[in-house]
Amino acid sequence: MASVGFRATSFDPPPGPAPDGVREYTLVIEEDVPHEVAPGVTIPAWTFNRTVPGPVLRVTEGELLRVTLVNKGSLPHTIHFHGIHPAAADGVFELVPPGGTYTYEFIARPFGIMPYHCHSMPTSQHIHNGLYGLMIIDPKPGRPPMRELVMVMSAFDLDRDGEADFYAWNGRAFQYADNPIELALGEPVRMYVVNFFEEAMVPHLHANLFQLYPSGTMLKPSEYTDVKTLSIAERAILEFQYDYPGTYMFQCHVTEHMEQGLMGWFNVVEKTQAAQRRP
Ligand SMILES: [Cu+2]
Repeated sequence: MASVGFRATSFDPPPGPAPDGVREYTLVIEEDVPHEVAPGVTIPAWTFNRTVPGPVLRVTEGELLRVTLVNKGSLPHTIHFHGIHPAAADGVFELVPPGGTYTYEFIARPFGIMPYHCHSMPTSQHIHNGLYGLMIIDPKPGRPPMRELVMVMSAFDLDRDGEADFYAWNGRAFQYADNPIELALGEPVRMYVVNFFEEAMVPHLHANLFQLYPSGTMLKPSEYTDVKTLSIAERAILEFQYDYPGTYMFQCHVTEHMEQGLMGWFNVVEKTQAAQRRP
């Protein structure tokens, strides 16, 4: 089964600036939405727009971002954004009651990868149940065009015993083992990675290295490496290309995380083959 998470998190190409300088999103919270965390394992998730993670919010630096939260759940919820904004848009005090709505409005800055998540108490439960996602604020001049992927790293502790049962890319364990990602040989790739779980994660590419942009807040890479430890809520842009065709693993280098879902495959093929297969 092709997962919603995969479709929701691949940009080709990115949307570019909003024509009138205003980018609007509506995020609808629902509770107990069936969500497949691993092949054959479905949980009642709390969701933004019925997906875990929530949709990627994409905006260009300096644009007005307007996000309307519609709470269709049975508990109060909020959206807390990372980044720079007024207090009223910080999503801590303005609890949105069941049936309520709230509009967060701010100028998107700085450019980079900014997580968002519910901040209702107990926040650990609201985040763990699925209320998280990320916002990409593009720099005004843009970044060089590349194939873009988003990889949200998180985990699910189904019995709440303090030990995660599944570790997931974009909400589903093993989804890129089941649905490998095809890349063209020599094609530049930009991967936005964020860690939403309360343990360090270590994204790692096989047979390759990447240019690292911590938090995506600078235009020059800080490191050329093949692992990056992401602490809690930490994120980064990884840019790379494959010089040899073949199938390559990408994984979390915490081996337990890899064994419980945080691994997948890139199939690197000749450009002509890739062009034929892409819609
Ligand atoms: Cu909540």
